[in-house]
Amino acid sequence: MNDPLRIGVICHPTYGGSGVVASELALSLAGLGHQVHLFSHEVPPRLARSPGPVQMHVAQGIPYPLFHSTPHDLAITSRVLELHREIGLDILHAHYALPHAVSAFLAREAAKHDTDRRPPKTVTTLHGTDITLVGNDPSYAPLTEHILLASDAVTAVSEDLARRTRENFCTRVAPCSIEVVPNFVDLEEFSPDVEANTCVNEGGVPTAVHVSNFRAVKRVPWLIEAFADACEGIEARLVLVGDGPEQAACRRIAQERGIQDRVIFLGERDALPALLAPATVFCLASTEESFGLSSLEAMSCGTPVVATRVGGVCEVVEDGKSGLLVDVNDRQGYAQALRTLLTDPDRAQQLGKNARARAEAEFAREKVVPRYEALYRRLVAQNDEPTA
Ligand code: GMT
Repeated sequence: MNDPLRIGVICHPTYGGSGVVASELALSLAGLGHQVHLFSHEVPPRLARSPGPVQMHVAQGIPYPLFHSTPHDLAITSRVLELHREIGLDILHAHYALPHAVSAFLAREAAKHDTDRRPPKTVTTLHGTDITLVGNDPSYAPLTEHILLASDAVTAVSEDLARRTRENFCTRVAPCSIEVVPNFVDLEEFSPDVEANTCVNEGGVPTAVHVSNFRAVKRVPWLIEAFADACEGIEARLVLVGDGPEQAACRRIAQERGIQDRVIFLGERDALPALLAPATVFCLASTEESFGLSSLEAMSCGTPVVATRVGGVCEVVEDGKSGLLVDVNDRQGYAQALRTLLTDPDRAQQLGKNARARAEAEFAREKVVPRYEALYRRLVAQNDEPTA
C-alpha cells in the first residue's frame, strides 16, 4: 500500500443512513491501514458495536445560558483543528452538508494560518435531505451553495441526487463538479445465511419488514394503510424497526385498521441482518429517498424490496427484477405489489436472489471504498502540483 493517509470523518451520530455510511467507511478505511479519526457529538451506533481501530472523538461543547442549544458543530470544528495541529490530517471528509461541511471548511481555513502544516483537503458527501429538504431552505441555501463550491471535492450517493444538486445550486455560479459514489454494503455481514430473528416469519407467516427513523419523509403511516389493504384475507405480518416522530401516529392507524396484532413495533435495533434475511419482503414508502440504504442492506440479505419510485431508489432496486417499484401516490398499486410478494413465495425468492446478485455486482464494500480512497489520493497529490 502507498503511505497511509490521516483521515478525519465528521458525521451525525443518530440512527440514519448518513451516520451508518460514514461509520462503515471509517471502519473500512482503517481496515485498509489508514489512520482514521471520527468526529461527532455522540458515538454513532454502527461504530459503537464494532471493535475496528477507528479513533472516536466525541465533541459536545458546553451549554451556556446565551445559547438556545449547545453548538456541537463549533466544538467539533475546534476538536478537528486541535487534532490537525497535533498530527496533520490529510483529508477531512464531511458527511451531510449541514453543518459538517461548514465545520470542515472552517477547520481548513483556520489551518491555512499555520505555517508548519498543509491544511487538510475537504470532501463533502451529500446524502439527500441535506440538499432536498434542509440545505435548499432559504434560511440555509446561500451557505449550502458556498460550501459546495468551497469543498475540495463533492460526492453524491446517487446520480439523481447529483442532478438535483446541480439543478438547485449550480445555476448562479460555475457548474459544481460532483462525483457519484454510491453507498455500499458488507456482503458478509448482510448475508442471506445469517441466523434469523424468530419474530420475523414466526410460524412461517409471510412478513414484510421496514426499517427507518419514522420521519414524515418515510411515510410509515401510509405504509401501514397500504399493508392493511394488502393483507386482507391472508395471513401476513409487518415488522417495523426504528423509532421517530411518527411512531405514535403509526400505532393509532394500526389500531384503527384493526391490524394491531399483525404490526410489530420493535423500536431501534442493531441486529439488522437477523431481521432482514428471513423477511419475505422489505418495504419502503418514502416520498423522497436519495438512495435507500436499508433497501440495499435487505437486498444483500437476499430479500426483495417493494418501494416507491423516487429519487435514487431506482438506481438501487431494478423494477421487476430485484423488487417492485410503485408510483409515489399509488397506494392501491403499492398494496398490490406487497400482496403479490407476500402470497407468491417463488416470485419473492427469485427476486430475492436477483437482489443479492445486484448487491454483489454493484454495491460491495470492496468495490466502492477504493473509489473514495482514489479520490483522497488525487486530492493529496494536488499538494505536489506546481502552482501556475
Ligand atoms: O437525508 C436524510 O433523510 C438523512 C439521511 C440519513 O442520515 O439517514 O438519509 C439519506 O442518506 C442515506 C445514506 O446515504 C440514504 O440512503 C437515504 O436515502 C437518504 N434519505 C433521503 O434522501 C430521504
